[in-house]
Formats: sequence, structure tokens, C-alpha cells
Amino acid sequence: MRSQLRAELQAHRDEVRGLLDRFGRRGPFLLRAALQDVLQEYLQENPSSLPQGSLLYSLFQQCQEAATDGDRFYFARRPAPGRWRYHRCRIASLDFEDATVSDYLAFKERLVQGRDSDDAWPLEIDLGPFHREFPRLQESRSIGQGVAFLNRRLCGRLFGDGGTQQLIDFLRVHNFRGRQLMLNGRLETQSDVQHTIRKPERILAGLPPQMPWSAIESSMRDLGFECGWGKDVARTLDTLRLLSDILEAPDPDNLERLLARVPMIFNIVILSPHGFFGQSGVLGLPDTGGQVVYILDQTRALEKEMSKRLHEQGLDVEPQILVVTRLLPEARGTTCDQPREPIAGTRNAQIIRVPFRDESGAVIPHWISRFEIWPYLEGFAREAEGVILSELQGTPGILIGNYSDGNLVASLLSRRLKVTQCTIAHALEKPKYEMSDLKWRDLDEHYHFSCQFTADLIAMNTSDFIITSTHQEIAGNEDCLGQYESYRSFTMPGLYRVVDGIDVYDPKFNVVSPGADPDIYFSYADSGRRRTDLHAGFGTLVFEDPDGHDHRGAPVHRDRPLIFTMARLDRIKNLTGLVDWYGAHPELRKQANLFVIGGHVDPTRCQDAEERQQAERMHELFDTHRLDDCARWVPAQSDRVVNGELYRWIADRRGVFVQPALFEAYGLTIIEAMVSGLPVFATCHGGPSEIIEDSVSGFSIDPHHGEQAAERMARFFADCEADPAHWTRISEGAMRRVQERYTWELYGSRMMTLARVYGFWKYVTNLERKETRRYINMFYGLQYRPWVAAMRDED
Ligand code: UDP
Ligand code: LCN
Repeated sequence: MRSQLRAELQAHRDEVRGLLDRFGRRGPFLLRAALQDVLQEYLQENPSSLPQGSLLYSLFQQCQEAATDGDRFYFARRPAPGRWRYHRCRIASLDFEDATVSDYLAFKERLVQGRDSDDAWPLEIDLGPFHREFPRLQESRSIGQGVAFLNRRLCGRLFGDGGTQQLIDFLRVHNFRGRQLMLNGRLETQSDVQHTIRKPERILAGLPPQMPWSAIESSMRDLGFECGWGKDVARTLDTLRLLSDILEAPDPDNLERLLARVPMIFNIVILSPHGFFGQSGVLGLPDTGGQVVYILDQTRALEKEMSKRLHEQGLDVEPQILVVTRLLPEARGTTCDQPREPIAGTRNAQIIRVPFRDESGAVIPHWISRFEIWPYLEGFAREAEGVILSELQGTPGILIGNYSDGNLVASLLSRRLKVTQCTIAHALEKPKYEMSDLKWRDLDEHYHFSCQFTADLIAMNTSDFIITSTHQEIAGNEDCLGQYESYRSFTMPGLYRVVDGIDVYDPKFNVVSPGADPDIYFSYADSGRRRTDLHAGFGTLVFEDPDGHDHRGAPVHRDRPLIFTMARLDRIKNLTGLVDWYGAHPELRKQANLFVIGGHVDPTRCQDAEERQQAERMHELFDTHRLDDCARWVPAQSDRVVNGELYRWIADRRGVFVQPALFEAYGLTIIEAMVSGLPVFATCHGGPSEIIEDSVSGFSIDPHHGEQAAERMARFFADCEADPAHWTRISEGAMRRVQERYTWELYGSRMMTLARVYGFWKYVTNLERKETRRYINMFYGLQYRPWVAAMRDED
């Protein structure tokens, strides 16, 4: 390969030099899009310069990043998701050679810091050595199916090593409030169980299948079997047979089915400190969006699933879920100043609010941005721990962290309570901001990414398993980096360099996608459940001009379909981008009206500088494109029931939903719109490109090519005009897609199985990763804490 590369370089010296020269002009740092633009432009002008199929061609084609000082070039190549190679060369000699990740990162540091970086002793974070003994996935298509891999891989090993005894031990450790479950002291060894298990099987086979556990409890107990096998004879028999099949011939599917039944999770703690966490009137408040919706729906789904499983196994126990968030005395009319709030639609789940305190211990009354909360989290975790232990009268079955702050708190708590930790990122900030690692110094005053990225690394590495909403979130696709993948290696010059931060082939990753609440979001065709009483209000909301109503624009052609969008008015959501594309497309303006929900129409009411800037830009666009007679903008609408009917009302009028974000981690609005039957045009950057099958269940658009996106919409409306069945086909495709893959029912069932299976493997193997924990604890204590302390001192 080396000699082939040399030969190719010999044959194409001038062309390669020409190409490098062009890269150099776009340097010093080039990301994938710039590299590909330059490459394609160069190949168009010089068609025979780099033959397709040559090594050189694939080298440049696979390049994800490059860095150059005009003379030296470093290339980061990504032959497959999560697989990276580094190369360097000088333009003068074209001596391509392999480089290490450290070389590459050091070169980038030098470009940022100049000669200063040469004297520095960079702190290198490398978690790779801790994972050497650890099983890894091999195929990129398996990424995100960690539990299936672990079951296959460890099952053989476990039972080969006489691990059946560990399974028996595991079945004996479960109890609920002092009541022994599954196996009692009569059955201590594998051979005890193997010899005994046929007895209850024989007895139960002769009893009526519906006979309840209570009727057989005492005879089962005498044999060594305690409550937890099933609610009745049929279920008990089935579970016993699962165990005896495993003892006879272990197989991963049966093991998962058995573990999924073991009653070991009776309560869950979900952590989500930042923003306004409440059940109504919070959406649209700062730092408050889909995560709140996700967690409330998740809580309902998990409670339902836990209750179902416990009931099936014969335990009449009410599971308990605590969502632990921040108590915010200045609650802006919400319930965020209440220490406790039962969650609607559940039997026993509550929001528990714990305050942030200053150094004197006084409660901090005002909202604090999610970028500024790092100094308060350790105290929050300490106080939350006491509250959790007293609420649950014991430790939780599992801790679920949300977003960087909640995940850090989950790490702190799981370290102390020794509880299985699950991480959910929702949206990692690092990939949202271009070169946020290299530019951390410029961004730190406002964003404090030095703390946030460190917290992310800590949580990713301490958690027992990580749930993502899409495969994209972990490992991206051919062209685009995964969000987690972006933490694999990076440098924050002058702070630290990460050579191996997280491996997307780690079996801790599992894709479990959220859905949309089926009681609120359902098909427009489901006429019996429609809220037609709300329709008159929608006419006012979209078209009319009543005094005192906070809005901009009033479309005059009411018969036209609506292009609908709804999101927080953040730069990344790019609502202004959509308004600009629409305004610049005369045909589209005639085909459909634009309807935007987001932020505040009055910029003086905006909550932060970014929202204000977006609101001002929105007014500017309405002015310059003269949109007031075909577009409407109204502020954030926080009533989900109303919003649910609004999607359907727009579908009645053959409208579409557009999600134009520059980057979207997942996008609950996309799921809500699709399940309502709206054709959706959604960004190709991030999770949405996985949710939507292009041209079947919606359309992928590139927000960096707005004119093409607008053209696609115009073509869609033209096609629907020519053939109204076109709209229906996409609408049905959207509804089908969501029903098949994105439901809370699927979510609840998968999550509860994962929690049990990871709990088991943690118990019987070294999955606990003690060495990683020690290293991370040191990183936390020696690095993260002082940075956070410095942040507090700056205030
Ligand atoms: N939402 C809302 N009113 C608004 C804007 C958004 O109710 O004015 C809801 C929306 O229906 C969705 C959530 O907030 O349920 C936003 O979630 P998404 O994942 O789309 O984006 P995020 O805000 O989490 O980035
Ligand atoms: C945060 C985001 O930015 C969205 O993309 C997700 O849909 C939401 O959280 C829920 O996970």
C-alpha cells in the first residue's frame, strides 16, 4: 500500500501539490464540507488529476478534517464511523507518512497557540488503556446495539467458566424492603437448583394455569422458590422453564428474557437540574425544551412498564419514580418553586426540587443559564442524595442522568450510592459549535465549555450504559461525525488534549428512541378524538390581527396550505433561515403561507442575547422580503394539547412541517408532526436524517443550501397540486414510520430490559470498570473541580 501510494504520488506530483495548495488557501483548519468542496472543485477543473479508485483519491475522499500552516499538512481520515487514521506531509517533498493522534492534536495546538504550545506540558487524557481487556463491537452497523452484543459475547464466556453459579447467586440477591425474592437459602448452588427445579415444574404442570401465586406460595417457598417467578401458575412455570433451559444450554436470547423478568427495579431516579422543569407553562422559557417533554413522557412510559412487569411477576408493588430537578424560587408563574409535584398520568411519580445554594448556604432564587451552573452541581448532588434516600427509604434501582449537568450529578451519585448509571445526552453541545474545542478560550466566558466538555467526558466514562435517540447520535454516518464520536479525540489548546475519550464501539451504547405522547399527538384522520373546539382559535392565531395579540404578519390568502415550523428561537434552530429561504422563493410564496412559532415577537421580551438577536433578524427578514401578507410569526406556545391539535389542523389543510435546524440531535417536533400526518422537511444534520426516509416518510433538507430546500418544498406543492395523492402518500409514510419505530411503549420496554441486563453483567463481570472510575475520579478532583472553583471566583 505504501509503495502504491508512493507510485501514485510520483505520477501525480503536480496535481497533488495543486490540490494541497488549494486546501492551504482555505486553512489553517478545514472541516469535512470545506475539504470536499475544494476536492470536488479541483477534480472538476482537473478531471484526470486523481483517478477514482486510486489510493490518493480515497485518502482525500475519506478526510474528515485537515490542518495546515501552508507548508505542513495533517489529515484526519475516517475510513468508517469511529475509525480514524492520521497522516501528514509537506507540500515541498510530498512525503506522506502516518502520524499519531497526539501528533495531529499537537499540530493543531501549535496553530492556535503559536510557539507557546511547544513549551507547554500538555495534559493528555487517554482512556484507551483501560478498555484493553474489554469486549468491543467490530462492525459499524452494530454500533448502538451494545446489549445484544454483550449478551452474545459474555453469555458463552460466562457459562463456559462455570458462571451458572453466578447466575444463581444473582437470583438470590434480590429483595424488596426485606422480603426475599426469587430464591431463598434452600437453593444455594447451581446443582441445588438443577436438582430441584423439576419438582415445581411437575407440580405446577398439574394445576390450573390461572391459579394465583398466593395459592402456591408456601409450597414453592418450601422448595426454595420465593415470590418473583410469576403472578400465577402459567407465568411461574414459564419463568422456571426459562431458567431450566438456560441451565441446560445457555443462550443469549433466553438469558435476556429471564433477566427482563427478574424483579430488581422498584424505583428510578431521573436527574435533570437545569432550566424550568414543570408540567405546564414552561416550554419556551430559557433552557427549557424537548428534554422536559421527553422526561415526563419517559416517566409515564417507565412507570407503566415497571408496574406491568412487577405485576406479571406476582409483586403488587407500586414502583416509584423521582424526577430530581432544581427548585427555582423565581419561578415566573410556573410550579418550579414547589419542592414536590406529582406527575400527571402516573400513580406514583413525582418531581422533587432541590435548590442551588451559594457558598454561605443561602438558596439562589434566580434562573441560572445551563452554561453557568457548574459551581452549583456538587452541592446540588449532596443535597439531592439526602432527599432521594429519605424519599425512597433506600437507594434507587437505577439513576438516569439527562444532559451534561444531570449526567454529571448522576456520576457523583452513582459513585456514592453504587447504583447502575444510565446517561442520556439529549444534545451534546460540542458538535453544535464549529471548532468549539479549538476556540474554547474565546467561548469560555459565555459558554464555559471547559467545564461542560469535561463533565461530558466524565459522565460518558462512568456510566454503565448510554441511551441515544438515534444511531447518528453515536457514530454519525459516512459523511458526518457522530455526536459522541466527536469526543473521541480533540484538543482544547492550553487546557488538555484527549487522545482517547470515548469509543463508539463500546457496548455501553444503545439506541432507544423516544416517541410522542399518543394521547396528544395522533393522526389528523382520527376524527373521533379531534379537538375541533380549538379550531376557531387557530384561525385567529394564524390569520387575524386582534389588538394586543403578540404577532407579526397576517396572511391574506387563507385557502393556501401552511408551511409550519415551531422551535425555540435559538440560532441553531435556524427559524430565521427558513424565513429567508421562503422569502427568497417567489413561487413558494404563492403556493403556501409560512407559519412560525418561536421565542418572543417583541425583542425586548427576549430572555437572552441570542434569542433577541434572532428576533431582530426575524423582523428584518419580514421587512426586507415584505412577508407580512404571506407569513405569520407568533411567540412560543406552551400548551401541548393545543399544539397537538394544531399539527392536525395544518394537516387538514394539506400543509407541511419544516425543521430547518443547522443541527438537531433528535427533534421531538419532527416525531409529533409525522405522527399527526404532516409531511416533514427536516435538516439532514443530526438525528432527523435517520428518522426520515427521504421521499418516503418525509424529506431531508440541507440548511446550508436553503435555496435548494425551498425549491424542494415548491416542487412538493407543485406535485401535490398535480396529484393530491402525493401528499397522502408521504403523510401515510410518516405516520407508519413513527408507529413502527418511535413509540414510548417500545421505549419503556427496551429501557427496562437494558437496565436489568446491564445490572446483571455488572454483577457477574468486571463491567464495573473500577480502573476507569479511579482515573476519572482523579480527573474530576485534580482538574474539573479547580476549574469550577475558578468559575465561581470570577462571578
Ligand atoms: N414546543 C412547544 N412550544 C413551542 C416550542 C416547542 O410546545 O413554542 C415543544 C415541542 O412540541 C416539542 C418540544 O417543545 O415537544 C421541543 O423539542 P425538540 O426536541 O423539537 O427541541 P428542543 O427544544 O429539545 O431542542
Ligand atoms: C434536546 C434536543 O436538542 C432535541 O434534539 C431532542 O429532541 C430533545 O432534547 C429530547 O431528547
